[in-house]
Amino acid sequence: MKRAQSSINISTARGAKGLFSRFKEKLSDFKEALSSKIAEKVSLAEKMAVKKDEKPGDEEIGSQAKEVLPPADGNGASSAKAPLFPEKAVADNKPKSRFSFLEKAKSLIFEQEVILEEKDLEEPMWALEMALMESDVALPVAEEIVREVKSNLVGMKRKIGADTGAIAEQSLRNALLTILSRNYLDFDEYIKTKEKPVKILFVGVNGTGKTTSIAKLARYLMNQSYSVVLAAGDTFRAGAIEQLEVHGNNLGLKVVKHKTGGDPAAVIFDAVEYAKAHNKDIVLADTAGRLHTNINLMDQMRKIVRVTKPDLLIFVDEAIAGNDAVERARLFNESVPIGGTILTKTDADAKGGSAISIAYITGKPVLFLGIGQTYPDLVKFEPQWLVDRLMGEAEA
Ligand SMILES: Nc1nc2c(ncn2[C@@H]2O[C@H](COP(=O)(O)OP(=O)(O)OP(=O)(O)O)[C@@H](O)[C@H]2O)c(=O)[nH]1
Ligand SMILES: [Mg+2]
Repeated sequence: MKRAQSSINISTARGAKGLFSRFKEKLSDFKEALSSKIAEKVSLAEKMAVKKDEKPGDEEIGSQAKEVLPPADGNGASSAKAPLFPEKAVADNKPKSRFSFLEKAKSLIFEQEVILEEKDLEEPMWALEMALMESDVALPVAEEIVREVKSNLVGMKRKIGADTGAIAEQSLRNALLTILSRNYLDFDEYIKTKEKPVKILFVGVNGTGKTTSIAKLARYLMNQSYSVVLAAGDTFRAGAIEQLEVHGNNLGLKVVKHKTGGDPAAVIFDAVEYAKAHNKDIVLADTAGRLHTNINLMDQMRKIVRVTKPDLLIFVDEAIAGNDAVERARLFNESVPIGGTILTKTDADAKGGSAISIAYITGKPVLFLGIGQTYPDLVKFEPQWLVDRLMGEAEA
C-alpha cells in the first residue's frame, strides 16, 4: 500500500519563522485592535480630567501636576499631546502643601481609569475570532475562546499608563489555559496507578507518526524504569513489522510479531501473554494506518479493539493537518473509544489550531506532543507549556 504520509521539512518550522509563527502573527491584529480601543478611551478620559481641572478653585493642582505628568501610556496614546495644564505652569513656593497637591493631581491623572464595555470590544473580538480561525482553530473552540476573553475584559478597569498589549496578551493567555486544561490527564500518574501490564493501542490515519510515537513513548517509559514490550500489530503495510523491529533493536526491546497479512488482534494477544509471562509493565501495540472513510479498515479496527480490550487507546495525528486532524479525531472517537491523542509534527506546525482544538472537540486529553524525528522528541502535554509557546515566550 502506498504511504500517504506528508513530507515534513523541519527547518521550515524551526528555521526562519519558528514554531506557531503564523498564530503569533495573526494575533497581532487582535492586540492592535484592543490597544487602539483602550488608547481611544484613555484619551477621552484625559480630556475629562482636563475639564475637571478647569473648575474654579483647583489652580494649584495644575502647577504641581506639570512636574509629575508621565507619558499617559506605554503606547503613546497621549504622550504626543500638549501638556495637560499649560497655562498653569507657575512655580509654587509653598512646599508645605506639596504632598496634598500631588495626591490631588494623581487622582486626576494617574488614578484615572477607563472601563471596557461590551461595545468597545466588538472590533477586537472580531479580530481575535478571525486570527483563531485563520490559525485552524475549530469554530466552536474559537467561539469559546472569544467568549472567555470577552468575559475577562468586559467591565475591566484599566489605569492610564497600563500596558495595553499586555492586557490583550494576558486575557488570551488565561482563555487558552482554561480551554487546554479542560480535559487534562496526567499520563505518568495513569501509568503508575494502573494494573500491569498496561495495554496501550495506537490508531490513526496513514503516516501520521504512530510507529515513531510508539518508539518515543517506549523510551520515555523506560526512562521511568518501566519494562516495555512492542506488538507489531501493523500486519498490513509492507515493511511495517521491520520498521518496528528496527526501533526494538535500537531500544533493546522485545518485539512480538507474526507474518505480514496475519491477524493483528492475535499479535497483540500474544504480546500481552508475553508481558504477563515475563513480568513486563507495558505493551505498546502498533496498528496499520487507516483512513476514517475506509469502512472495512474501520470495521477491522473496531474488531481489534473489541478483542484485545486495550486499557488505553491512543489516537495519533499530525498537528500540521490542522482542522483535518481534529475532524479525523472526532470520527475515530465515534468509532472506538479513544482515551487520548498524541499530536505529532508539532515542530513543523506554524498555526497551532489542532493542538488548541483537538481535546476540546473529542473531549479526550492530548497526552503528548511530537516535536521532531528522534527518540527524545516527545513532550508530555502540559497546558502551560503549550500556552508559553503559542504566545511566544519559549522555544520548543
Ligand atoms: N518532524 C516530525 N516528524 C515526525 C514526528 N513524528 C513522526 N515523524 C515522521 O513521520 C514519518 C511517519 O512516521 P511513522 O511513525 O512511520 O508513521 P505511521 O503513522 O506509523 O505510518 P503508517 O504506519 O504508514 O501509517 C516518519 O518520517 C517520522 O520520522 C514528529 O513529531 N515530528
Ligand atoms: Mg506505522
